Amino acid sequence: MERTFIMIKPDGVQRGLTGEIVKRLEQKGFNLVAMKMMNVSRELAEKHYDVHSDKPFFGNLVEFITSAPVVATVWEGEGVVASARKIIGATNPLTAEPGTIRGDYGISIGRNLIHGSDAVETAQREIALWFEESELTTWKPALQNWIYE
Ligand code: DAT
Ligand code: MG
Repeated sequence: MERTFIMIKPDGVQRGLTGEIVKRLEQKGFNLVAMKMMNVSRELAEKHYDVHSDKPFFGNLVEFITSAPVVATVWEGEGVVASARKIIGATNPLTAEPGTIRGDYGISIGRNLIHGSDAVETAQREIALWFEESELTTWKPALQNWIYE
């Protein structure tokens, strides 16, 4: 089953949106398989965002993500990578559609509340970067047959 990495960024945690964000993914029908609140080291932040290391906003991004605790999560489900990106919304919250997490709760691009992997391969890399294998659970929700045909 496909998995994705979702991180509630420091602004999402500080604004008390952790529950709301987790609720939206749960209610969609995806399975939460790992979750931890943590401070992010500079090393982890730089590795996580290494595709953006040449961008002018890279320094601010690393500074921000290491500034206060985040909630790192892994979710499982059919098509979860692309679907979670839709639930999250466009990178810039000001233009993200209403009904998406960023569209409903954000304004600034540098305070867009949440990270979601952009492809299946990226998700695999990010899950391995943020979690030990032993932290990932495997379970079959009792409601599975009411969510999947
Ligand atoms: P996403 O988080 O939607 O995958 P991304 O991978 O292009 O977006 O960028 C990673 C993060 O970097 C993004 O969530 C917020 C920040 N960011 C992106 N573009 C930016 C910009 N033009 N100015 C400031 N921050 C930016
Ligand atoms: Mg990205």
